[in-house]
Amino acid sequence: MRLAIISDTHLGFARGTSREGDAFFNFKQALEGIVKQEPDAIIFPGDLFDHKIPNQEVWHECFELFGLLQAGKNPGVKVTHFSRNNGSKSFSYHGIPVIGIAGTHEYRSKDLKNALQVLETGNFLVCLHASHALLEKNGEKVAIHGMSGIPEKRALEALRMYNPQPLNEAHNLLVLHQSIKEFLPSKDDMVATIGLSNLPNGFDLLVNGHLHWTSITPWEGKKLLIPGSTVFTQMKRLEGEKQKGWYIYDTQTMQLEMHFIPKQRKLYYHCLKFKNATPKQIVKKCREHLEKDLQTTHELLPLYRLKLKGTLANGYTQADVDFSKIMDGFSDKALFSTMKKFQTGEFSFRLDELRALHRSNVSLSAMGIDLLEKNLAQTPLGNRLDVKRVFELLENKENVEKTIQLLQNGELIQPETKKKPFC
Ligand SMILES: [Mn+2]
Repeated sequence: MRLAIISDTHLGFARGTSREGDAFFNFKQALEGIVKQEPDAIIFPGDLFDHKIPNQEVWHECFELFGLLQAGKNPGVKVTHFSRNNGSKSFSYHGIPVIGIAGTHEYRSKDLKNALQVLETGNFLVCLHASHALLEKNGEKVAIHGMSGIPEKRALEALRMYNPQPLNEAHNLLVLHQSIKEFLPSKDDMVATIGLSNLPNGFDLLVNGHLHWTSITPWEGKKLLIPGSTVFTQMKRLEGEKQKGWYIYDTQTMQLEMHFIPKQRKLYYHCLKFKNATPKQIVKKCREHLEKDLQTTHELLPLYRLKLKGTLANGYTQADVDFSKIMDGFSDKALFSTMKKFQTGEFSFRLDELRALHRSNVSLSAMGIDLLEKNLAQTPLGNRLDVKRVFELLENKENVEKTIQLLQNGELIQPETKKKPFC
């Protein structure tokens, strides 16, 4: 059989913004391509919708898209859903059958119905949850096993409890919608509990939704396919490296073939690191990238992600890096998403100083005097304030008022600079 695999379409994403049509437009193009391929079924590993309770307009879009599939060529595949309690139900579909799981965006507790279960009740698809669908055609059997997405913390335990078993004499796929440790930088259990070694054996193809950048990973002689999303939602670096699309999987040859969505936005992603840079230098560097990337016109406005990191020259703060200056003249050439995360030069300098002082075992008050002196040296006050005297005075609480008075009278400023204004 030939199975189309498409994931994370996020219908309803970015509604009310300039990108509100993206999810629908991309999914529509993908489905038009899939219909042309005349597959035997569509496998959907979750996040059909962006919200767990889609609004009426999004449902409307969803039914419009399912209409494309219902008008597609019926492959004559017999589809039976074997649910967890061993009951079975045959799926009578129109056009091309869809076998899916709910994603994390559709997740609702077991007492409530998720959006894919609603679609199953309406006979639009089969929604698997710790269950499998058997596809039969001309003597060939393909079993699609699936576990709908659940909160990561409980995912490994749930997968172990589910303990899916491949069926004999069938080609077996396992479909999940979870984070997988090896694909993520964080090792936090709230982010991922499942690693590659936890994936069950015996399946001919493993398919996982949730991660939005596509990849094929060889695993135990088989493959783990992550189809990726059809729409950019978070604009991550990895997503920018490959175009969005969907796959055709041939159960006989076990070949996977990627098809790209014909008209899609391009993502430019730059993470630029600076060292003691002035805002002017930063603006210049960023504009060089913009000029290079955006000199040609794009059919669809591209997405542009600028992430700025590093340290700023002394005397500057993040607020001095003005994105409007960077984008001046380009604001109609791309949809920008920007982020700046600078450590100011002064701040990192202070931290380094603190570490050095800590190592040298000086007393707390000596450390304070030293830090204050160094910080004051960078202000217009320079080294004119008698820091030691201020500290000595403040050691006794009763002297606070007196110290303030002395400061106001300028008596704690070194005599030779007393007359100069210091701000
Ligand atoms: Mn998703």
